[in-house]
This record gives sequence, structure tokens and C-alpha cells, in this order.
Amino acid sequence: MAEKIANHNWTADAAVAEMLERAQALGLPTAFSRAQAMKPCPIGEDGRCCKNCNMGPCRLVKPGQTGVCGATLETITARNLARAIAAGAAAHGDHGLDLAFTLLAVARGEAPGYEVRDPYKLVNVAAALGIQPDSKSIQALALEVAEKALANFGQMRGDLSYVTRAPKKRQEVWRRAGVTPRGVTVEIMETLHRTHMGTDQDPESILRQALRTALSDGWGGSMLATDLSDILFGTPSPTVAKVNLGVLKDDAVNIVIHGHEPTLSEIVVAMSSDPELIAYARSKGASGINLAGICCTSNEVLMRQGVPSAGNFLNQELAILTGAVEVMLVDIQCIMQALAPLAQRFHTKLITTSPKAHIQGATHIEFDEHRAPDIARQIIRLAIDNFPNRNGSAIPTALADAVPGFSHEYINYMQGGAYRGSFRPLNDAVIAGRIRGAVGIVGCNNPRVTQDQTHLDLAREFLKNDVLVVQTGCGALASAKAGLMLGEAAFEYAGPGLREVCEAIGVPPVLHLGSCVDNTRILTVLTQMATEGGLGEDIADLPVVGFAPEWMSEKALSIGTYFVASGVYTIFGVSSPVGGSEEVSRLISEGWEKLVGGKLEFITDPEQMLQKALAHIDAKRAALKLAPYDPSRWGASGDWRMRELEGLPLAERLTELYGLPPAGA
Ligand code: SF4
Ligand code: MSK
Repeated sequence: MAEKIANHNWTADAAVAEMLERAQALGLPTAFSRAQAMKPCPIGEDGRCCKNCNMGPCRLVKPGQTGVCGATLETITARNLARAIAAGAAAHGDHGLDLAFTLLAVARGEAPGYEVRDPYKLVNVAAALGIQPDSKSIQALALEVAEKALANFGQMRGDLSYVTRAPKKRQEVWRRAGVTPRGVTVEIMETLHRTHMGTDQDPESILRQALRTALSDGWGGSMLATDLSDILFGTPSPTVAKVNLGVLKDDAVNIVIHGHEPTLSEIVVAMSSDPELIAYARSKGASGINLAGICCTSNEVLMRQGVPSAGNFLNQELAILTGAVEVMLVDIQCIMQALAPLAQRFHTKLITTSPKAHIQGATHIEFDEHRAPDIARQIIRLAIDNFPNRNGSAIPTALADAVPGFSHEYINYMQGGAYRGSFRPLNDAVIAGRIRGAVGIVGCNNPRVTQDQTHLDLAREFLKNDVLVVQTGCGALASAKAGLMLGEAAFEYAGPGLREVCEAIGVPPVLHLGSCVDNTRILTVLTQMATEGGLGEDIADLPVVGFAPEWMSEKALSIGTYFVASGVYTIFGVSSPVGGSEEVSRLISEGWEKLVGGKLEFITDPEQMLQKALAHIDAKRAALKLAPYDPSRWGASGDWRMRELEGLPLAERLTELYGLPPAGA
């Protein structure tokens, strides 16, 4: 059965294929089937439609045509891109802002159930924000950090505090280009103003402001969200967890947490082990309470608490389709409205919790950090009460193990321990050519392309080419589902040099760095690589490439653009939102490369993505005067080699390993 759907090329995930067959059998639509029925508008798809005023909408379909106001194709496509980036930056910024308010409430003793779980991170973040930790108490320091973070969101002049975390050379590039972000809100506001009818009409100027807005996300809203989450919930370190729809349990109360914020989900995780609630679940005939995540809420609790993940963006409807979910608890972002009518076909209760995200047909239980434990308990009890209403279930068996949780701090630690932690070994491995370079493969799923397929194809090909892969968001969950986030994956997929490094440090060849906002962990890792020595002085010098091969959200565009503005060649798949204008496509690639060192390209062919990325990595290696990549130099040692020799008699093994003459020779 599953094969039929697999033949449609809808997904690379066997569990998803199984559930899509079930959806078909039950006559229920999903994003996959709706995407087949709804072809993208060819005018809007490549950015040629403007609806910024009521003289339009203007659709530019003929050469030389302009909008009613005279706006050109170039202006319209640039404005559309800038607006999408501003929306993405706003989503991340607002997420970070709420975390700042939570930290403020914790510091004032007004948020029962929360505490500063990582005081070391608090001290480091304070220093990065320009606050002297001195001998202040944790509470006092948390208060100052929260207030300074809030000030960064609202600041209208000057520079964002975190600009100084970038390499010095990068800060200079930004200053010269006039894109140093001032605050989070002001950049988003200015972009919306500039793109209003009749304001900024020079595509180059609009796109420069788009860079600045994206930087206010990467080195502002998102970076603050990551840091504040680590302070409140702990900085991640590797843990073992199960991933895919098979994490749902037939005999337990299943609660699926979906969205992006860790604030409520962390308390739900804590409350789910409350003996009283477990006893209550048993009184209803369940074996216990089973939590599972979807999307980036999943990434947050997966990497910090090891909570199993039911999968990525396109798995959300399919979790409900199992019939085994008592409650799907959602907060913000990437939550399909289709969940509400779908949940009504089963016994599942869809619960919205954010005052900013209501869905008709869902039950709304508003979250308030001042009484979080009570709210979490109420939701868990509601799920337990719903367990007896379950009417059969069909949970796929597909399940994988993964080792997520590679924060910047842990990557530093794993290369030398608590006292000698540094990026030296990683830089040395790149310099020597054991590691050819690194790629970040991040971002969403999109039913316009086969779910997970490009993420996985790229990851496996890069590993084969000794390129280290780091991942976040739904891309990370794609690799986790496919077993790439295990140490064993280095044996199966990595080239000889990368394999040796993974063996020596004891890490998977694909590192899970967290959720969407945690792409900023990649920025700080790149900064440390650039400043450690031997690989230039700027992020733009590094042999690295960024990818969002299955992107769909405006947040992804903001992320991609802040990587470009930070100096990274970034490749997106699916289709180009500026494809209607050759000039704008050129401005965001060659134009931005001249301005800030990174470029943004939209490429649909995975093979071309791979080849262009490898060529870029090799060109950066050559510019740094590093040894050309030569895999034949590596692989003669390590566990892999020992495994290869395992079957040989001892004498032959010694000959192979140490060149000793064969016995009797
Ligand atoms: Fe048309 Fe210009 Fe109005 Fe856009 S701003 S809808 S191009 S008239
Ligand atoms: S959840 S933005 S689908 S990565 Fe962060 Fe996944 Fe993209 Fe949402």
C-alpha cells in the first residue's frame, strides 16, 4: 500500500507514506493532496504580483509592463522579497520578545515553575550584552539581562548589542554597506514603510534594507530567543531520543506538542511525570502519559529533554490521522489551519494556547507564564479524560534513534573538555583537509517537493565528500528520521577523513543544532571558526555553504538572508520568489556578494546544488591556501579500518596496519 503513495514521490518517509495511504482510504485531504489540487499561481510564485495598494493588485505579465503607479517588475519583486523577510524576522523577533518577558517574570519571582537553569549561560549572555556580572545575584543579573534584551527589541538608534559578537572584519563589512542593524522592531517597521506604495522604489536600496532587517533577526531576535531559552531551560548537550510517528503509543495518553516556543512545552514535560497525573491516566485505562513533538517545539524539547519527536512540518496532520492523539497542543508558527477540521474527524482535541494564534474549531486555553503549572496540569487532565474516547488507532511502526543537542557550547566542549575546550581541532581538521568544509542544511518541508528527499540526498552526498553537516528545524528532523544523527552513520555514509574525525570525537557526522531560531547557533559556531585562526578572519572566508532545500516559510527567507549578510553562500530549493526578475535575481546573488560577501541563489536541481556548493567550498579552500581536498590521504586508521581488518588473521592484520613482513617471509 505504502508503495502507491511512494510512487507519487510525495515523501521519502515510510511512516508518512503509510499514513497517506490511510488518509486516502478514509477520503481525508492532507497538505500533500491539497498541493496536488492547488497549482501555485504562476504570477505570484515568481514575485510578479503587487497588492501593496488598492489601485492594484497589479500583475506584471508582459515585457516592460508596470503597475498602475508605474512600479517596475524589479521594484515589485524586490519589495515582495523584503516584505517576506520582514515577516519572517517579525515572527522570530516576537518569539524572542516573549522569552525576554518570561525571563523578566522569573527574575521578579512571578513565574512559578520556571527558574534560571543555566547560570553560566546567563553570565555569558550578560557579558555579550555589555552587562558586568560582578557579584550580582542570579535574580539581579537575570533582571538586567531581561531588561537589556527588551531594550534591544525596542532600540531605535545605535547598534544591536550582539553586532559585536560577529568577527571584527564582518562588523566592518556591515558598516561599509550600511546594513548594521539598529534594533529589531525598527528594521521591520522601516522595511514595511519603505515597501509601502510610493516610498522606496530603487530595488537595490530596498534589498539593502532587507539585508539589515534579516541581520536584526539573526544577530538580534533569533539570537536572543536562543540565548534566553538556554538560560531558562538549559543549554543543550547530546541526548538520545526516538524520532518519527512510531513514537506514539497505543496504550498511553498521547499529547503532541507543536509549534515553536519552549515555554509551555517545557512545563508540560515537567508535569507529565507528576505521579498524581500518571495515576489519573492509569485510572482511565492508559499505561501512562506519552509526550511527542512536531516541528520546532519538538526540536526544543528533543534536544533539551530527549522528548520523542513525531516528525517535521508535513507530519503534523499525519499524527492526528493515526487516531491515537488525545491532544495536539499548539502555540505559534507552522501550525496548519487544516488541523482543526481534521481533529474533528477523530477524537483529538486541538488546543491553541497563544493569545496571538487562535484557530476556529480548536479549544483555546490561553497560556500565561505567571500560572504555567496550573495550565499545563489542566491540559494534561483534559488529554487523559479524552483517552477513553479513542476509537481505534493506526500508528506506523517506523522509528529511528537520534542524538540531538549540539549547542555551540557543547561543540566547544567536545573538542577538549571543560578546561581545554576550543575549536582548534575542528579548524585543524578543515585546514588538513580531513574535513573538506561544512554545510548547514536547514528549513522546512514543502509538499511542492518530495518530503525530506532533498534534505537527505544532500546530506548523504556531502558526508560522502567529507563535508560536515549541521542541521536545524525540519531539515534536522528529516535526517533524524533517516538515522543520520547517530555515530554509526559516519561508518555508513562519511568519507574517510570525516569518518576519522567523527570517530576521534565520538559524534555523528550530522549535528542537530536545534530549532529555527537556533540557526543562530550556526552563526556563533562560524564566528568562532573564523576567529580561532587558520581559516581567515571572517565568516565569508570559511569553506561553508547554507541550504534550505525544501523551504516554505517567510522565516526561512529571513534566515537565508541573514546567512548571506553574514558572508555565507546560501542556496534555496523549490522555486524562486524573485524568479520573475532577472535583475533582482542578479542583485541578490552577484550584487549581495559584492556588498556583503554572501549570495542567495534559488536552484531546483539537487545535483546542481551539490556541485555548486562543492565548487564554492573548494574555491574558499584555495583562497585560504589550504591543501586541495584529497580523500586518498585519509582512512588508514581508526575504528573503521579496524572493522575492515577484523576478519583477517592477526599476522595479516599487522602487515596491513604496520607494514610488518608476513609471517615466514
Ligand atoms: Fe499596483 Fe503600484 Fe499599487 Fe503595487 S503599489 S498595487 S504596483 S499601483
Ligand atoms: S518548523 S519554519 S516548517 S523549519 Fe521551525 Fe519547520 Fe520551517 Fe516551520
